[in-house]
Amino acid sequence: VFKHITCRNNIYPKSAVKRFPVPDEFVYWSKEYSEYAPEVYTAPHINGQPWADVNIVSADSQPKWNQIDGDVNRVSFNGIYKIENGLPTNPIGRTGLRGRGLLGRWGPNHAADPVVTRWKREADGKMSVDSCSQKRILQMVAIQRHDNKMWAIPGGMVDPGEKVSSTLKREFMEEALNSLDNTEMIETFFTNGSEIYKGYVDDFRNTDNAWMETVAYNFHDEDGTKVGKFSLSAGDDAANVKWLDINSSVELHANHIDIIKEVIKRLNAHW
Ligand code: RP5
Ligand code: MG
Ligand code: MG
Repeated sequence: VFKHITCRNNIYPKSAVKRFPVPDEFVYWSKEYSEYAPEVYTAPHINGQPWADVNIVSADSQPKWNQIDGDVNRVSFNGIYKIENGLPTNPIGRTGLRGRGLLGRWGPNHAADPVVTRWKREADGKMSVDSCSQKRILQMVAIQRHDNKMWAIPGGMVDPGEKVSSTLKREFMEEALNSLDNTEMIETFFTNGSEIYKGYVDDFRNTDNAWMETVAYNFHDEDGTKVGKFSLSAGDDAANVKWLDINSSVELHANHIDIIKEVIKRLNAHW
């Protein structure tokens, strides 16, 4: 069964806070770990942000855990999460840190990930085929993140009250396209997606009390005449953007590669 890796045994991003060591066998809460004494850390700049929860969750002002709470979705894709000492508990297990770290919400922090793909082509327009597998090579729009310099799906947080379908398109436009042309074609392109994943993300910002979850959709440009023909341009959230050839040696942020593997399977592409 799945165990998170990137949110364990390292220094918490943008801080000097060391996570309490969590060896593989102590990830699940069901396993007794009596020495476990992680620090509590919430990045100071989170406090008072309109997109963040209040810092102290008091007994009389409890958010509606495991429910839709006004405009905020506090439901986890991983089932009912436990509340301990008034705070949500990571559904996978220990991360070596309490508090919210860099995340705005206690409990699930919902994101959306648009996986925009096309087939790799030669200069003459013919599709490239891998000489070994004899399968077509899939390319995805990848951005390089500012925070950890890793290549990633151009995803982002679902705003309060926002529909996931809007987030998928908005984040793609903000991070990878930066263009206001062809709006109608882009609009249509983003109505034709297929859901490939929803659930927990092994993100390096996760803590024992706050974690990332996502809904990932594939938007595939089969003949390369739609979004596939655009030149990309990195937005504010991205250091770089490119059409990335996908194969088994590609490394991506968090567990994004697991999401991409599913797209590879569905489109029967080279891996
Ligand atoms: C990831 O963080 C999610 O899968 C999504 O790609 C992203 C959302 O956070 P930001 O890009 O807004 O930091 O783990
Ligand atoms: Mg963004
Ligand atoms: Mg983003």
